[in-house]
Amino acid sequence: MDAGAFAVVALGSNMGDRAGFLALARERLRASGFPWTRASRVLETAPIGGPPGQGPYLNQLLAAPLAGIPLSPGQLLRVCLAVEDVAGRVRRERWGPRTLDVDLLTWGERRIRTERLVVPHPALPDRPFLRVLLEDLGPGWGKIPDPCNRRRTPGW
Ligand code: A4P
Ligand code: MG
Repeated sequence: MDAGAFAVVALGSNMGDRAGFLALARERLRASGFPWTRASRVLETAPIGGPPGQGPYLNQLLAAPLAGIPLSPGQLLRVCLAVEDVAGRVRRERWGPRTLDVDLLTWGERRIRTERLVVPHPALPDRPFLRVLLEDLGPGWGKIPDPCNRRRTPGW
């Protein structure tokens, strides 16, 4: 199956017990009813954007086949935000350090642009490590999708 048949979420943590927060996110996302059948490696990455002096991130991607998925993209976003809350995330500043960030990276080849949800995630072209991790999920996955729905530049 190719990337067009999967939803992909990105996990990131650069505060506290980073590996523990990723494990918590995996556990909660599995409990959400999505069949997360593929996982990338956990990669340590230098922070991109945000205030100086932040620690490095641990990042990981999970993928679930869209066939039989029980939720809409908007509902999955709500699950992602709820998982961040369980990790005690406090939103202070954009791109600031965080215990846990759970973003919806792609939903098959769908392009979504609402007030609350932009997919593919606009940061995709600006974070080369995301393409590395996409390749972990499947050969050729790092090539898609094209970032034609950026909201702001540079980055997001
Ligand atoms: N939102 C819209 N589209 C999406 C989507 N596809 N996935 C909205 C998730 N959320 C989406 O997010 C703010 C709002 O974005 C959400 O309420 C949702 O309605 P937030 O998580 O509260 O804010 P944020 O994370 O501080 O800002 P933003 O713009 O989401 O930042 P990013 O892109 O999440 O970047 N460097 C490394 N090395 N690794 C990282 O993981 N992450 C960030 C955060 C910065 N630098 C990083 C990393
Ligand atoms: Mg986010």
